[in-house]
Amino acid sequence: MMFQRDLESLPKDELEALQLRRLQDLCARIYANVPFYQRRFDEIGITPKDIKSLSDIKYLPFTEKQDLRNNYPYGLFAVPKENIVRLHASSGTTGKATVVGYTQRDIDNWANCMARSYASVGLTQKDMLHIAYGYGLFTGGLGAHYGAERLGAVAIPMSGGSTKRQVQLMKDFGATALCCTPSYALYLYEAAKEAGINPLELPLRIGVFGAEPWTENMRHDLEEKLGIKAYNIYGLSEIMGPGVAVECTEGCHGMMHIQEDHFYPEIIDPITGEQLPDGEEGELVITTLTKEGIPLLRYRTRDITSINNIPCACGRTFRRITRLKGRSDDMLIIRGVNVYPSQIESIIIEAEGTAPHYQIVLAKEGALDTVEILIEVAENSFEDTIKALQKREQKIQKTIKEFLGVSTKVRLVEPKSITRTEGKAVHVIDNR
Ligand code: DLL
Repeated sequence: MMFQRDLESLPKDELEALQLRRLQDLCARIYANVPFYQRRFDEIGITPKDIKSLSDIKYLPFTEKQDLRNNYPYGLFAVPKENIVRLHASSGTTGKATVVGYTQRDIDNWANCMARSYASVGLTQKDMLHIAYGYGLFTGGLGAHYGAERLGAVAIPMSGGSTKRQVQLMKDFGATALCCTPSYALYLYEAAKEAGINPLELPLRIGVFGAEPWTENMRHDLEEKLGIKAYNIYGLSEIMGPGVAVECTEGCHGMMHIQEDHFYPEIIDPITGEQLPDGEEGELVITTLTKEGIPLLRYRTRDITSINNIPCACGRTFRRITRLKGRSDDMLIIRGVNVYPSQIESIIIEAEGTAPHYQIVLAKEGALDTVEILIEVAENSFEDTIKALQKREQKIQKTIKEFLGVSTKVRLVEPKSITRTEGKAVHVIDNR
């Protein structure tokens, strides 16, 4: 079922005409209202009127997270503050937060994008959504919430925390869908088992998971443990929040339709900034076509993916991005080899007798990087002898070396010894 059929299945030429009109309007708006953009346009000698086709976008300047920080808090807003009805902010681990302001229309478009996302993974107004993304400045909770209401489903605003109580209420209320990070879904599963609740006996049928990278293996694991279909949803606070892209019931391999009437995607070479054709992997750059509060031109997401333009059986004409491996700034360079934590995760989840809880600890011994990977053993395989454990450690080490080309030290640790998080998981500790 499509939530906005006329828009989600626009023929390509009509979609592109709409995107061009909106891009031209966006350029005019930011040139007139945001001094930062006016300066950028003037510096390169372009005026909004010079944008004659969608491909002209490549001449326009990028926006980076640092630009939001430099203009903290409201410097990039394009409307007077009295037109803003909501603020969100992303904390970021370093530096100042980035602040995002929404007009009423922005909130409305966001609710529509989220309602579309739910419909795209098979949810309807008959569903009850247990929303365990954090409510607050983080966009996850409120984004998921407004979308559920817009769909006409029931929104259960749990937020994070009180994990034990959450599983009890999930059972009592009869939630049919779970919205949270994939790592928190795992935590909820463990809490359910501890409380003597069998997740397979709950009416839960669909998971809408995102906000952090996860793998195909993790999907299978969650689907099996919770007895659900698990879907991937993508978004980022600077652009809107959750609902920028989402999988559909016909899709495969984590490919997500981008809501192209609101967000114009490009893939660029992260080093040269050159646009890359569909199909090639690079950094995702997004232009907000309709946003009023803080419209962003060619925002560099740092997320690495590619755009797939093969028509999808679901009937949506929006192109899809492939599953995100991680952010370019999450990429680890270990003794000269580039590795994403999610690649290590894939191997860990496939290994026998391990739980999908792990931590990658990086350190330096002299000039050399060392990597220790702590992995929890699965509950049922904990009685193994030391020798058997060592053998399993070596086997995982060997697989990592074989597939990723880095030598690591794998240590199997007791079940539940790695700290659980309610939001995004912390998989990497870099002590270098
Ligand atoms: O994480 C918004 C969100 C909330 C998305 C709930 C999905 C569900 P930020 O905190 O600003 O916003 O973080 C955005 O998280 O640039 C990606 O690196 C990462 N990310 C988000 N979704 C996915 C996903 C929210 N499905 C950053 N797969 C993004 C991989 C994801 N990474």
